Amino acid sequence: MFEKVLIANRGEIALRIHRACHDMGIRTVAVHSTADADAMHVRLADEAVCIGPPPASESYLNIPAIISAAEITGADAIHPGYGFLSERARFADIVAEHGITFIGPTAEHIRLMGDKIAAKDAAKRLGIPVVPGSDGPISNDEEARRVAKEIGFPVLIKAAAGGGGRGMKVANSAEQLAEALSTARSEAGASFGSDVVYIERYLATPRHIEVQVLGDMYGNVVHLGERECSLQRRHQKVLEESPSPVLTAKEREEIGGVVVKAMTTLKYLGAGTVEFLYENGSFNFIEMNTRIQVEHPVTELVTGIDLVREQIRVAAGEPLGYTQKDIAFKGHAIECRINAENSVTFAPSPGRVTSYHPPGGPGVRVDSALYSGYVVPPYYDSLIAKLIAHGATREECMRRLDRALEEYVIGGIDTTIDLHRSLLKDPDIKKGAYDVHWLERTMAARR
Ligand code: MV4
Repeated sequence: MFEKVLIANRGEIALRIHRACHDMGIRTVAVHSTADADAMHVRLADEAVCIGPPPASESYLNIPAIISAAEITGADAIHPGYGFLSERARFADIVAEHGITFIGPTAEHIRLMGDKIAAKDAAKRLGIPVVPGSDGPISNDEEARRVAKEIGFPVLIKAAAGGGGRGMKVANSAEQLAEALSTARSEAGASFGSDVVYIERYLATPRHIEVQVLGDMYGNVVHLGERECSLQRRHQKVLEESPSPVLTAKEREEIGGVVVKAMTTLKYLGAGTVEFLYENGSFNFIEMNTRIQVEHPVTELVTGIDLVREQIRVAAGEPLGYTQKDIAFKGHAIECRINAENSVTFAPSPGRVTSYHPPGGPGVRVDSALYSGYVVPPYYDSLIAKLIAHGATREECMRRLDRALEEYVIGGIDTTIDLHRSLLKDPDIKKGAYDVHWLERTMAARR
């Protein structure tokens, strides 16, 4: 096992990784920007190294500074968390070149899944059902017309280097195709430095359902069920739950089996998430994430498996030590992402937290690096806390979440706690009757 892990991240996930390491008897190194000198994980880590000024490009994305910090402190592994360097294949390569273990999948698998066309092609070959579309990049208008005619309108043009929803364009008819293609191409070039695009059939009312997997170095792969992540705003998840309110145990077992078979063939190592659009009872692969995800706690609460601990164990060469039949799904879990934002306008609200009282009691978990007196810096993502509730049933889980939201006090800044309180009261949410467009449609209607 590793003796010392460097945590190449900040905020709640840096603290989450520190806690997993501490529980495993592993010492930790925090790296931080000057803006994060007073961060909770910096205080708790065994050692801390300042790696640069506030902008992420000069600190949390500063590869030479992070590698130097690992060498100076003698860290034998680096955990990248989510965002920042977590899905940079080049970073995983550089870490390995320095004789340090990257806690994550192989650089090769990160690279494969980062290219959305290659990822889809691999998924298809591995037997995962994919959204119907072009088999590769679209070179010209004529090819776009041919593919669109084959799969039928409406179609969606996506960037091969994209993901997360940026640079997508819908074409409802052949007339709209050329313009959608050229707009998507130039946006892709400007945002991702690659104007390679591909086409898919546009699914109008899908749900976002993702399957969590874990693999070790010995060819063992398990799935840990799914997370329903359809409640999103501007491609940012707002609330996630497990299990999905719409899947049957049979559907879970089927899609889980398909994903495990594919990831076993791929020899996937570590934690990963296979994302699907679910519509009319069928799963359509869109992307795979090769990192720990923000919403991993809902899976931890329904399976009892510590995903960050497992990431560290398998990266160190330990076998999973259990098989699919050992994994049982218990109850229901929901996570609310609490952002330092106005609950109505979503305007960012950095600043000093003047009072802090986190909730507790049965079935409540808070993943947050906040404390009273902490100053939320303006430079980074506005996620400041994740409130996760667990219950025997979805109803019990929602009642506990409601109680916890009511108890939660974060003074001095605006937060999205009130947004979550109103979501939990909504009849559609109570029924689980929502798709990926529900939140934005509902908010637009209420303004
Ligand atoms: C789609 C789609 C409809 N049809 N693909 C947006 C984020 C990116 N990961 C995939 N996205 C979508 N891909 C096809 N073929 C609709 C979306 C989409 C969406 C997906 C998941 C969660 C929220 C979303 C919000 C708008 C659009």
